[in-house]
Amino acid sequence: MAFTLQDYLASLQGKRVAVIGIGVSNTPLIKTLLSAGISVTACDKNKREAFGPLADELESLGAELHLGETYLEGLDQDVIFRSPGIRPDIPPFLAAIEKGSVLTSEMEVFFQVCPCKIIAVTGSDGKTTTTTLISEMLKGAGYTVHLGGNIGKPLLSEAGEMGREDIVVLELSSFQLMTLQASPDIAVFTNLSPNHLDIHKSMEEYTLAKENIFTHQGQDGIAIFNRDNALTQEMSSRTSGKALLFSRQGPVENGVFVKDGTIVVSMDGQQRQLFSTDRILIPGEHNVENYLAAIAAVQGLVSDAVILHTAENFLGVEHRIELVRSLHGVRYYNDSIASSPTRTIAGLRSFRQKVILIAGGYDKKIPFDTLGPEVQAHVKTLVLTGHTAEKIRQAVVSYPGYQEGQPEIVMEDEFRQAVLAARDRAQEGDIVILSPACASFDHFKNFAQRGEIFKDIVRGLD
Ligand code: UMA
Repeated sequence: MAFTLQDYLASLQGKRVAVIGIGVSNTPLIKTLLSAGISVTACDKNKREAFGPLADELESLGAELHLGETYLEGLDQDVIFRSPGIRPDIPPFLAAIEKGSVLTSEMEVFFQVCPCKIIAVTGSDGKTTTTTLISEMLKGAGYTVHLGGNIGKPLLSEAGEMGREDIVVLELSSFQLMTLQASPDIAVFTNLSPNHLDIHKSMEEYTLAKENIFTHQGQDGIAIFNRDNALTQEMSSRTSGKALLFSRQGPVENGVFVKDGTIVVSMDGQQRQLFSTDRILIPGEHNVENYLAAIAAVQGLVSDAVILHTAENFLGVEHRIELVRSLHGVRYYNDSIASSPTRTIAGLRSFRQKVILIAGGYDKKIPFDTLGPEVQAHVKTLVLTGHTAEKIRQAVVSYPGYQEGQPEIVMEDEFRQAVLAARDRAQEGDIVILSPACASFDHFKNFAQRGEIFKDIVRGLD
């Protein structure tokens, strides 16, 4: 008999549980534990004010709150759940484990109780788009799909309602993978490059954490790796299950690759041509890679027709080079997630033509000089707004290759006026993209609100 969420909650009856970090992952978990009658101490380094009405709500449901600087004092509960962003080896956890506590996490328990197939994606870049593509393709094929994990949705509290024939699609971060003792049925490793070295002690620790996505698989497991990335290619020789590769640069024996601009599936000695990469609506070579990974993951589950339908219709993950609309032959993209110059540069390089770029926002005090050559190479008109507008203008005009008026630079105080200025300068065939290179806090609650407001303005244009 499968071990269910109900069984897990029953196993906690009479035990004391601490949940460390009251954020996205753990808030639904705390409520689920409390509604099952389990004693919960919820701890967070933030002060009570930071939680607004949530603090009162959790207390009224029966939680004991430990908030602020001393939140980790006296940790000795039977079971301790840590948030992904907190390392598992901090002294208060080690001391509690020494005294007999079990340290776990929302994701670890989810793997124990999930009743259905799990497809999970990790990697340094492309995780969210690849995860979303897999989910879209499976939904198109008629499956009931549960999309979650690092993408922003914890699934543990919903595990009780999931069916055995459903499919869970997870984005997994290194922080979630770090302590996982299980691997998904199908693992996708998009690529690997240094990241999060503020929290991980070394590149080696980061790599080992990520490898948990396939190292606990059995013979039935499928693990998919990027052949064009030396680090992930090497990993493909170390799987216990079936390894599939994907490549934009050349043929692979088992997996998915691009040949003369056409996507080819190669499986068990048979090759099948799918469609030209030009049919993919979302721009950029990196998105071709994301498609190759997703196509490999859904082999045997989704028909080629559904895959093509996804390629031709999927507009992109919200706020990431998301196509908002085409108006008078001008395409408008929302890349509000781009809150640093690196993300904006990646956005600019996604297009084969020069674009009209709307940038600027909250000042994180980071330099903008890297934008100089990129703006020169990829931007026909630059519209600047927000607190950093002048700093970005300085960076662009200081670049030695800059010539007066190329690109034209337009300064606008108001965000709406900036969008209208871009519209006024756009001609048929042009691309307008909001890719700010800055955080949003000068005028917006967060990047999502900035993206929504941009989309509202664009949808209202005529
Ligand atoms: N906290 C402490 N002590 C600490 C650290 C945090 O008390 O030492 C508290 C914080 O005050 C906060 C709470 O813990 O109130 C939770 O914060 P958190 O941001 O660590 O975790 P969640 O809100 O649960 O969000 C996490 C992921 N965040 C991180 O891994 C840092 C979210 O990914 C994820 O969407 C969410 O779980 C869903 O399960 C975000 C992310 O930035 C988007 N991920 C990184 C990335 O993608 O690069 C890994």
